Amino acid sequence: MCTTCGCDGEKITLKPVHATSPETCAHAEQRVYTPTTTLRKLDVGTSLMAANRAVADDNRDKLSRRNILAINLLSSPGAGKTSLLVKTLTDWQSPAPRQVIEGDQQTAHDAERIASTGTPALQINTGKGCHLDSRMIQSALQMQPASDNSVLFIENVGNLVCPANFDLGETHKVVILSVAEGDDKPLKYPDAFYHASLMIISKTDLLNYVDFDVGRCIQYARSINAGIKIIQLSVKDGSGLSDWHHWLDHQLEALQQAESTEMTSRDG
Ligand SMILES: Nc1nc2c(ncn2[C@@H]2O[C@H](COP(=O)(O)OP(=O)(O)OP(=O)(O)O)[C@@H](O)[C@H]2O)c(=O)[nH]1
Ligand SMILES: [Mg+2]
Repeated sequence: MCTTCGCDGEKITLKPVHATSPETCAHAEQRVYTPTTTLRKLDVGTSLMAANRAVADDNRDKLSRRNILAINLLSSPGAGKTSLLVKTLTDWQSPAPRQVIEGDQQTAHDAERIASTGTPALQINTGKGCHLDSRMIQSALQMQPASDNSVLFIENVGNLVCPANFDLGETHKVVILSVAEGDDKPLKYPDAFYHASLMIISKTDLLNYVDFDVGRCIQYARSINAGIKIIQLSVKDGSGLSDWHHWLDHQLEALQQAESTEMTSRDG
């Protein structure tokens, strides 16, 4: 049993999914937040997280040396991660090649949705596991290598708790919260919001039908992570998608700038 979250990580399978795959679907109070992970079995927990971090650092090093922007999407089940990815892969005007790693306990449904856009997709099934870890990403990248100067989207297992604490070596974590889930989630599940560079408030087309106070949600999120960027969008009506595209463009530019600065310092 995983000491952090209760999953055991057994029976993990990785499967590249192609568009032409013969397989088909079967189918406020304000407060200061300090991130803490309370582990009773301290030795085991420490080594588990340390081992994950070591591989994550290696992933990050390899990705950044090849100028690959890696975005790790976290959310509860059904907040709209795959829908946003599918829309992004078809609508985002960027010359950068993309590929996707999908994490779910079971099925290849999401990788099949991604592959239908013509984008390389690899499905990781975690079995009883409730999060991706850095070793899974390392294996996935060996099976489906990413090209230089590209964007790697990683859709984590739908879960707002455990994925937050497992560094994959990504450039940024992005947390998605749909308006149907309630505006207090940043306070109830703070780790995901603390570690994310960006919070996406999704399904804004439903705002008239649910009690979701956007201002309060933003206030809660900033009480956990003062620097978090926020984008509101709807895949259904298209509002806010250009903000998301601009954010991605900006991250690619930042990566390229960091690379050229490093090259200059190496050469000089
Ligand atoms: N109204 C509305 N529905 C949406 C929007 N985005 C996604 N959905 C719906 O929300 C449901 C879940 O969407 P997914 O994209 O599968 O969510 P997910 O986060 O990938 O789900 P898991 O991978 O199972 O965690 C689907 O029925 C989508 O059609 C949106 O912007 N507005
Ligand atoms: Mg999904």
